[in-house]
Amino acid sequence: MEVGTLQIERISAELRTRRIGRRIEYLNSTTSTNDEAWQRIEEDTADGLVILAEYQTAGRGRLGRVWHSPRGASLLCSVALIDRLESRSDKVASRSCRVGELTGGEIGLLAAVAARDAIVCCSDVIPIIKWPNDLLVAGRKLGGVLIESRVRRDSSRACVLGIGINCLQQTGHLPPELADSATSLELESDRVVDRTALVIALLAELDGWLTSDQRRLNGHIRAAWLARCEPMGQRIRLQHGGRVYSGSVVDIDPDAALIVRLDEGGVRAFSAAHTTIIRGTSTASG
Ligand code: BT5
Repeated sequence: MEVGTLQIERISAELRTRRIGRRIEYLNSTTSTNDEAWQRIEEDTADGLVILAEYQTAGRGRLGRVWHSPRGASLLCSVALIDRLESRSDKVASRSCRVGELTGGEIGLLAAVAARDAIVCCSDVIPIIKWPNDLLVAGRKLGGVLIESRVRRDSSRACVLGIGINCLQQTGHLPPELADSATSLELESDRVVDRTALVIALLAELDGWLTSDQRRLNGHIRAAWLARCEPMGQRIRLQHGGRVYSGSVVDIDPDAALIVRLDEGGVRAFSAAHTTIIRGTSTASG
């Protein structure tokens, strides 16, 4: 088992990225790495900024949920992305969550793919992605992705991509309510967990996606996500707009909404930002 803190000098020395991690900040403790990224978002060098922390006092998931991370045990990472399109049509500019050619949904998909591939590279664990962006091992949650977006003072769009991966947690390190639903690399992998190597692999994977020609990326992101996700067709119950729906999963749409054939009839898309999967169905989590 790895002991000690992240080796930031090693990350700087070994990282060969073009966009992600040109600037890296490492904190012993913070409220949330996403908060730290938002505090720096107006700075000229914010695009590609990476915040890493050993501990979060108010780590968050989607829809105001809590993200738990005992000190020094997790990979806690946020990446700031600034819309770098030189000219955008009004239609594109008016979209609520978009950076460059990518929507927030697509950025979430690529973040989950990048995190999954980095884990495969650094361990003997092969997580499955569960919609929208959970990383599961044998049905237990190993990590998650949180995408937030806002408009900067100069009207450019900004997005903060937050990734949490459980690395060194032993049984008992997570709150009792997560004892049956969460896991860590330490619990799942026979290999020594090297968080520093995992950070380097994650930033390299993200950089690979985010420095590609984004106009040609869209179909590739969705295909990569589908190749790594739970099989389609599973039964699901979900909560959306104060209602519970049940049905079977058909697909995801280009913006990462889950497409479900409803038991009540019809096929409907559910956005990740407003939908919660209800635990207790065969594959639910979160
Ligand atoms: C997520 O939300 O899975 C996104 C988590 C993103 C966390 C990162 S850490 C770095 C950055 N800074 C932040 O403040 N956040 C990001 P969601 O799909 O809403 O899942 C949240 C749910 O997962 C909770 O309600 C719990 O049920 C469960 N959970 C919380 N902590 C967990 C953990 N460490 N491991 C597994 N499950 C956890």
